[in-house]
Amino acid sequence: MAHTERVREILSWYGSDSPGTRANLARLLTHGRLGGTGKLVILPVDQGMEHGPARSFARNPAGYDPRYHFQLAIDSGCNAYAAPLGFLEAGAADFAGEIPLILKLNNNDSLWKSADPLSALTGSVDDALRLGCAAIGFTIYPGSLDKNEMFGQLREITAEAKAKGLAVVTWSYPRGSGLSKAGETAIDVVAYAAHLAAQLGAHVIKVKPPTSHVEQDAAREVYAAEGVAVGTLTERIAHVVQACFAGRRIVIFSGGAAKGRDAVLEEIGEIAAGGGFGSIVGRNAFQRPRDEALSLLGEIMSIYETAA
Ligand code: FBP
Repeated sequence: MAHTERVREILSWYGSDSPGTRANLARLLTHGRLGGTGKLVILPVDQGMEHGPARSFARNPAGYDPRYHFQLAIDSGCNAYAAPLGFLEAGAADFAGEIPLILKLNNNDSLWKSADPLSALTGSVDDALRLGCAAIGFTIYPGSLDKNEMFGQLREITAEAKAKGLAVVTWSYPRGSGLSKAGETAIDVVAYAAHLAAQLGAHVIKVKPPTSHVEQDAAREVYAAEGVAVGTLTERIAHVVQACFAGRRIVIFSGGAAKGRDAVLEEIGEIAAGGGFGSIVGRNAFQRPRDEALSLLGEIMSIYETAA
């Protein structure tokens, strides 16, 4: 797909980046059914590593096979497929050039539970280049005691990825002893986490859809004083997008645990209405039987197409 005006406009927000990085960003923005619209739907399959194989794949056992996810991302018309090293190595050669890939360079498994999670480095920028990826993915946990270590790791990896012409996708998931459980998805915290990712140099920022809970008293006062509307999900999405450089960074939202079709589509409708750039939908896609997953992803893409 040729570059559209919208793709050119989005690329213009990343003026400090090399031609290589901008070309890879363009690969994400021009591939798949939403290619050219400025919207993205990405399939992420790191849950085997993050949550364990049975919790991830027992519902739809076809998903134990890494090739299944490449094919699902391709057949559904996703913009990209994101996964850790093992899953990408298991299919990158067979599907070379068929869909932009994002190598998740750090991951947190669930066998050791800590109030302050710190993901392990599980891949490298050179792995991403070797596998033909368009981008690297990296998770930070703002709110964790170890956040500064994660920010430092991301700083180094981002510098290397940019120097080698890759794009950077940052999963910014507030989590840790600095926050209450409700605070992990609180609107003030999610907007702050998204902004942190933008400040750390991310090209694409990924956060969870925020709730109307406000975690920090100081933020609550400002929201009240300035009349910042955060009552509906649409308003909260708009607030998060604004927090990312007034909409001049690509912000996408995660799908969450598997839920009913109507609930998924309702949420996507609000993300689109709030100006969200798209979704990264894992469990709600690969835990459904393939036909259902294809039809749901198609409906999600239709919502973003209409909003574009
Ligand atoms: P889902 O759509 O399945 O939530 O996938 C998005 C994602 O960011 C994955 O990349 C990641 O493994 C998962 O969510 C993290 O979920 P949780 O925060 O529940 O561990």
